[in-house]
Amino acid sequence: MGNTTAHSTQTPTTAQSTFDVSAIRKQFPILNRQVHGKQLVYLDSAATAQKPDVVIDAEAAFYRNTNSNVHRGVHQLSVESTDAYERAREQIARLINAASADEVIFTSGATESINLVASSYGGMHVGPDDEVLITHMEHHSNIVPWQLLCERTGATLRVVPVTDRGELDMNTLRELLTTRTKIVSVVHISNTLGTINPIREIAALAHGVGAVCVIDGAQGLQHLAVDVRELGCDFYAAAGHKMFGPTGTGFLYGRKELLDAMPPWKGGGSMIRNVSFSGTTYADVPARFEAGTPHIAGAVGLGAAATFLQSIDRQALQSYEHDLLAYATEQLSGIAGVRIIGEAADKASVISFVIEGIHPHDIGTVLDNEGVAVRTGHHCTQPLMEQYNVPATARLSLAMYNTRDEIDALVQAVRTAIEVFDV
Ligand code: 7TS
Repeated sequence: MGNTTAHSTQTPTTAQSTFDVSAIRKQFPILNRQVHGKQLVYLDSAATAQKPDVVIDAEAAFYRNTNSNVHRGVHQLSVESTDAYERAREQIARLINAASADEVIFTSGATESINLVASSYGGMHVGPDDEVLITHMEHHSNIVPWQLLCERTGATLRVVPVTDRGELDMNTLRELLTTRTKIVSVVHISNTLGTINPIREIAALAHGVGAVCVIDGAQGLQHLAVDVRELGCDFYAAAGHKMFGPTGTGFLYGRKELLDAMPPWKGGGSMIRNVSFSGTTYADVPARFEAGTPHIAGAVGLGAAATFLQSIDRQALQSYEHDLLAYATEQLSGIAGVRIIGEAADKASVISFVIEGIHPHDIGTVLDNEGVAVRTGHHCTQPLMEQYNVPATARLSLAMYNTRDEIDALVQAVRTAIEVFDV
C-alpha cells in the first residue's frame, strides 16, 4: 500500500546550497565508522543524537583540566569548576531566550524534568477536584508522572485525542479545558509521529483557564529554534542528549516566579540554606532543585552543545531537514506495502512506518545488516500504537548530519527486507 503526505510532492531545492551538510558531518566523528562492514547510516537521532567534537572535547577537557566539585570549595579548581557549570547554565538560557539563567535547572533528562514539575508544582497546586490535561501522543515520560500525581492527589487525568493524520484534535482540547484544569502538558514534537504541535496556541488556551503549560521538549531543540518566551510556556523540559549534548543530561526551564514559589522535590546537599533538627530552610532557585553533586562535566558538555546549536543557521537547518523529510517520505511512499504513520501538516524529520507482513523488529534487523540504524518498537508511546492498531513501528529520525544518500541507503535496505521476507 502506497502513501502520500502533505510533504511528498514539493521538495525545496535551495536548502542544500544554504546548509553545508558536509561541513557539519566532519564535526561528528562517529559518522565515519562502519557497522557490519558497511558505512554507518545513523537514522536514530530521536533516541539519542550523535555528538560533535566541541561537545566531546568540552567534557574531556573538563575532566583533564578542571575536575572538582562545584559550589563547595575555595580552592582554584572548585572555583573554575563552579564557573564552568554556571557558564553552561547561561549558554542554555541564551539558546532558549530565558529571562535569566536562574530559570534553567539541570536535570538528568526530559524525564526527570517532567517529574520535577509533576512532583513539586503538581504536588502544591493539584487537588482532588482538579484535572491535568495531556494528549494521546505523549511519550510515557509525559504520561506516567501525571498518573502518579493524580493517584497521589485524587485529581483526574484528561487526554486530548489525536486524529488519524496524527494531529491534536484542537476542538476537543478546547472543550476539555475548564477551570478545573490546573496543568496542561503537551509534547512539542512527537517522537513517534513527528508532529509539531501548536504550542503558542495551546499555552494561550491553558492560560485562559488559569492553568500552567508544560512542554515536553525532548525532541524540540534538535529540530527547532526554541524561544520559551515567544512560545509562552511556563515550563519546558529538555533532553540534553537529543540536542547533541552528553547522555544523562537535560534541563528544565521554568518561569522564575513559578520556580520561586515551588517546594524542593529532592533533599540533600546543595539545595539547602540552613539545616537543623528544628527546621531546615532551602536555597534559592535553581540550587533548590539540584540536590547532590550534579553531572558537572555533562552540564559543561551540554553548554557546549547549546553554543554549537546557536552557531547554526536554524532557518537553513529547518529547511534542510524539511527537504530530507519530503524526500524520505516520497521515497518510502513509493514502495508497495509501506504505510507511514503520522501525516501531520506540520512535521519534523521523523517517520514511523510499517510494512505489511513484516514485523518492525525484523525490518530493523535487516536494516542493521546494511549498516542502517533505525529504531523499532513502541517508542514509549503505547497509547499511540493502540490507536493505530500496530504492535510497533520502524522509525527513522533524521538530524542535521543526514543526507539524501543515506535515505537512498535506507530505501534500498527496506527493499531488501521486502525481498528477504518475500511479502
Ligand atoms: N519525551 C519525548 C517526546 C521523548 O522522545 C523522550 C525520549 C522522552 C520524553 C524521554 O527523554 P529522556 O531523555 O528523559 O529519556 N525518546 C526516545 C525515543 O524516541 N527513543 O528512545 C528515547
